[in-house]
Amino acid sequence: MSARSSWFHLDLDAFFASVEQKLDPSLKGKPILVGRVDPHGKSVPRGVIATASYEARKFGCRSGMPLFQALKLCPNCIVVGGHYEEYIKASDAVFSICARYAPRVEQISLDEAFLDFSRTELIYPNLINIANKIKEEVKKEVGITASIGIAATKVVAKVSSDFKKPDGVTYVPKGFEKSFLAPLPIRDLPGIGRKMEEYFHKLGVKTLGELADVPFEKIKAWGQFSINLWESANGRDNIWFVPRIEVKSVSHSETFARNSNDLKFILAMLQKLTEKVGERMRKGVYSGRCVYITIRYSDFRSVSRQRVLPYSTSSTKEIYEMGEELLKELWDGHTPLRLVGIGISQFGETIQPSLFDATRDKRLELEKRVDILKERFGKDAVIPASIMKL
Ligand code: DCP
Ligand code: CA
Repeated sequence: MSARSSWFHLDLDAFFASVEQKLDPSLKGKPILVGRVDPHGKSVPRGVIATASYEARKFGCRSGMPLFQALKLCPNCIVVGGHYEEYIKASDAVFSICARYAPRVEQISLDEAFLDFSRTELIYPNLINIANKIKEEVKKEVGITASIGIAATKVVAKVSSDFKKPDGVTYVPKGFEKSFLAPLPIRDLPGIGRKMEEYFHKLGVKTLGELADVPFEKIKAWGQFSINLWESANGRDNIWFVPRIEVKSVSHSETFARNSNDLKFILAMLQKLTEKVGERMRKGVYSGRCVYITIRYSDFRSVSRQRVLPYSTSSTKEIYEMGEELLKELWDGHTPLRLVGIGISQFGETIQPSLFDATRDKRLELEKRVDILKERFGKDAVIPASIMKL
């Protein structure tokens, strides 16, 4: 039997609006607009709407539309403020349901993930059944609906999850990727925005089928980005959806503006660098065991030290604690330093389920949530008190 490459793309329907309707059942079945929320959960009074329920979409209301415009289209729409904490809770609950079935979950935003079902044909002979099961459990346990696309490539899975929205499952059998995409407008392909669409329209390319049929020689002249899109249109996975290149370690270092032998300052710097390391680890769903630090003295002499943890981790706190221990062993405590660096290597497959304690699980969850907040609201959205001064 040949190994089957299979991806699900799961996307929650009118995500913020569905959570609001679940929290307040009197909003169910009604056209609602969800206002923007700031990282503290306060609603932002002006500006654009975060999303609209499907009932409001019938009137033309869309995510990112100015509120006044949405209200013009649908004066009876109910405007609700957002509850960010609730979205995070719902998102976590959905992706832990996914993890019951999928060997690997690549979450790409609060409401979207790729689930890797490759080489699972023996346990899951029928993937449509699994998709329906996941959807049912999401509905029952979280109270919202999801749409799922299933295909041999990530690109086609992503496009197909939009195909029968809301609450749909679309399966594109292997070998039908190109014919599935062919009639769709080029804008449906991830990566094609308004500018790219105009560019292709000028060249007479309106559908993905037309894009796929452009001779490769011609596409080459349009540059690498067009080649990627062309490969997608031809049913192949392209570079930005292909799993990452193999990463063996993640590290960050920084040269101080002024040499320092102030332990507090050096540790705060180490903490700041570890935040970056941890964030990259969790984003890549990496997990490593060997923590190492480097220090450079004012005379440019560099020394490093490493230690292997008993378990693999992606936690900022755990990496930092080991880093601090190593730093205190390595540094004499008085010679001024000009640089400090921290990294982690010896990666395992994925983050291992915790065998230790529930607090560790909770902390890892919290760190992941902070990553999502930072992604959404900027890297300064959440800063540990210890590095505020920096
Ligand atoms: N979002 C936002 N601002 C935007 C777009 C989206 O705050 N400009 C938020 C609100 C959405 C959530 O992100 O609920 C997910 O975005 P999607 O684009 O997936 O939109 P929806 O989930 O709302 O709708 P769909 O059913 O089309 O996926
Ligand atoms: Ca969505």
